[in-house]
Amino acid sequence: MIDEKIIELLKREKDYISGEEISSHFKISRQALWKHIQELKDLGYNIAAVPHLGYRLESSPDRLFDFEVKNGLDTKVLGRKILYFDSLNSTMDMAMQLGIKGASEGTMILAEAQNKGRGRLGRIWSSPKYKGLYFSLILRPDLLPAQASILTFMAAISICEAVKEVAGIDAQIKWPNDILVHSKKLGGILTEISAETDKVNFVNIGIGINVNNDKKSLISGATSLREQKKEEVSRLELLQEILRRLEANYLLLAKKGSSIIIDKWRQNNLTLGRRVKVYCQSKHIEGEAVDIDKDGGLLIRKDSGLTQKVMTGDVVHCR
Ligand code: BT5
Repeated sequence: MIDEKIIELLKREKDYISGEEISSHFKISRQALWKHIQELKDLGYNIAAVPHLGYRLESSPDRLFDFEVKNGLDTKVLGRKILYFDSLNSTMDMAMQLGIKGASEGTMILAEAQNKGRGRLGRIWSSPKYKGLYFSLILRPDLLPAQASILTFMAAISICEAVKEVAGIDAQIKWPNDILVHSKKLGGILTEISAETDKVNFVNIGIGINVNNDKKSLISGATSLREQKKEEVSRLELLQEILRRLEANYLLLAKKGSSIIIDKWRQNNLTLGRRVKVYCQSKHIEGEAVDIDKDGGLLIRKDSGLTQKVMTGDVVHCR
């Protein structure tokens, strides 16, 4: 706790601040302060110590420590409680355990790497250390189970908005959960739900985004913000902006209903108006993707003229 406060103080101060001033501020001895400074250095903070001048923060490590994420974050619910891990099997597994135990809305589980990161249907999500964002948020929305997929759409638009704001890149959404840039996959969303017949207990939104991956840490068909922008992007800033946008869109959904989210989604999507094949289990449906309905189902006009709705599947854009 004191470590975080020392970092906050050094960040605020910008210039040297004497050891005496810091120790009296926190009511600790000079020796105790020295120990805290060593701990911070071990975490990767580069802190200069100069006799007669004191300490100055030269640089911070590229890490998503919970206190760094909270610093300057003005959200009221999302990310107010953060569980941070250097490595985890999957943030979704932990979110499920915590959700069952009654974790509060907005709790975020965040990992620097995942050993068993997953996509839909047990597919893998490649999660190399310190390269991307891998996190899950626990939500307790007032929705019926059948309406919960709107939250995937809400997450997708929030990611696109944040990527544009922080990296200046136009990302687009492929129904239902892919974030693409120039037809390559930048990120994905996994929504898992715990519900009874007519009541949602909680919904976990898992988000994975490739941020600073170089070519060799990307699987084929994937891209990263760094690859697109030709420079590194701050994972911390991007994460904070995603949380802000998510909270704003979540409030909008609660206040105005799904139609406003669907409208925003339409503006950012790549799927509508295209000829598509949607693979679902062992079948596929082919036709023109004409629209999505208020629950997020994709409406496909088949060559027979009949329109069919699909709620899940993998879309291949034919043209
Ligand atoms: C997804 O599934 O796109 C959802 C991904 C969600 C990942 C997050 S990370 C935090 C949280 N914790 C987890 O364990 N998961 C969530 P799906 O539509 O099924 O896509 C999976 C497919 O995307 C794989 O079969 C690969 O082809 C591809 N893929 C895997 N890793 C990728 C990556 N890092 N970038 C781009 N594509 C990837």
